[in-house]
Amino acid sequence: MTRPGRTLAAAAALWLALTGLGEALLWRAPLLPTAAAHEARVSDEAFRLLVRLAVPVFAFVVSVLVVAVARFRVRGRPEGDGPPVWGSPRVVGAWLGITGLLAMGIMVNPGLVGLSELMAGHRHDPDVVVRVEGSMWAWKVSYPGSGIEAAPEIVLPVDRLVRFEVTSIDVIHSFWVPAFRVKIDAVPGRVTEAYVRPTRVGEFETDPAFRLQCAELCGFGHAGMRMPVRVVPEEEFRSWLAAGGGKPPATCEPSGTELRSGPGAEVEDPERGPAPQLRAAGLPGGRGG
Ligand SMILES: [Cu+2]
Repeated sequence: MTRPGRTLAAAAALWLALTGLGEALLWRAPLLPTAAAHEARVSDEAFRLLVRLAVPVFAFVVSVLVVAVARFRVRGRPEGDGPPVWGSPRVVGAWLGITGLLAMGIMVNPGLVGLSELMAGHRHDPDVVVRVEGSMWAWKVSYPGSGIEAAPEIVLPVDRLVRFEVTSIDVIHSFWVPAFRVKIDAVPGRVTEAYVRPTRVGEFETDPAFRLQCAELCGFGHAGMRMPVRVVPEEEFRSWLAAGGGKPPATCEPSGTELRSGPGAEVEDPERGPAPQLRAAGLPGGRGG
């Protein structure tokens, strides 16, 4: 093999080895916190795909760098600049072509495809609406139509579509639940919306990813601006609603009738009509998925 051939072979071998090592390390590596929503699955799949695609590109750059330093460095005391390198149009063209195609590919998927999946919730009526108001430095959470005006935690039914209506009364905050991978700004004077379909039961006490956390630096108390999130089976959610946002009574057998007679059950939002949590409670088993 000629000397340039050996150099290329060394770079290729190193590239394959580093790529294999990187992909193996990524395989099932616990990079991300608990994923407890459909939206989290979409985000995580996109993240993992991007990292997997980035590994061979990064490994290629490192391999060429290592081989170039090992093979072409000046031995002894350098006496001047090395010969000019004019490059190769074929190599440059191939590099631009491959990385350009990769970039355009990921713009389509997971870019546009993932975005469309994340926005899918906006095309459906939610089963539950939760209003979230940020202020320095606390969250106020209410369930319109249920009489719950300042819940001590966010409780959600599993496998139901939830719409968060988010706002702020002072500065810009950001609504973020790590387990859902959903983040939306809380802007004074505006209501922003985020849709989540929780897919897994869980709570903050056993998993800190189940929390509402401010994600926009908003002052001294920013880091402590959080609230527990609890995802429960639908029956437990109804009991919680019926109990006015407290822990459900042990003897309570939840039913739509009880829920309708709960505190504030007759209150309706003049703009949106009856709150969806009440509509859901009126149907045995709630709305279909
Ligand atoms: Cu903040």
